[in-house]
Amino acid sequence: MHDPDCIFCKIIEGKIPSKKVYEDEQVFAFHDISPWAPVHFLMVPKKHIPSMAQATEQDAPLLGHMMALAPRLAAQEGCNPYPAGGFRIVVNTGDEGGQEVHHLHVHVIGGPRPWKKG
Ligand code: DGP
Repeated sequence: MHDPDCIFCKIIEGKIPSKKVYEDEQVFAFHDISPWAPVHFLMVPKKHIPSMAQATEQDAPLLGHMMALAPRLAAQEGCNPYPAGGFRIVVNTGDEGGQEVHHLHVHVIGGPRPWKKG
């Protein structure tokens, strides 16, 4: 269920400090340490799934839960309302997908432009 060598598992357990955005039984969300934009947080499943490539059909409710949380947490963190405001969701997957931390995570990025990336 968790990988003792994974930095995001350590963040979920509180062994590495983070700026928490949200937590429930299945999901932990925290500010990205290196933000690309005025709003940039990560949502991670508490279950250690290495990447989206390892997610299975059984994980569909969890992934749906995370997608449904995104707009609520984005608004909480200061993203302006749709349509003038908004946010971007990014799930880097695998080395060629730009994934650096191998615990599935959803970037939620928003706020007034310009942003550093994208
Ligand atoms: P990715 O390239 O999609 O694997 O993005 C990993 C993100 O994780 C990257 O934007 C920086 C962030 N990150 C890495 N280590 C830490 C950490 O220890 N704390 C926090 N808050 N974010 C981290």
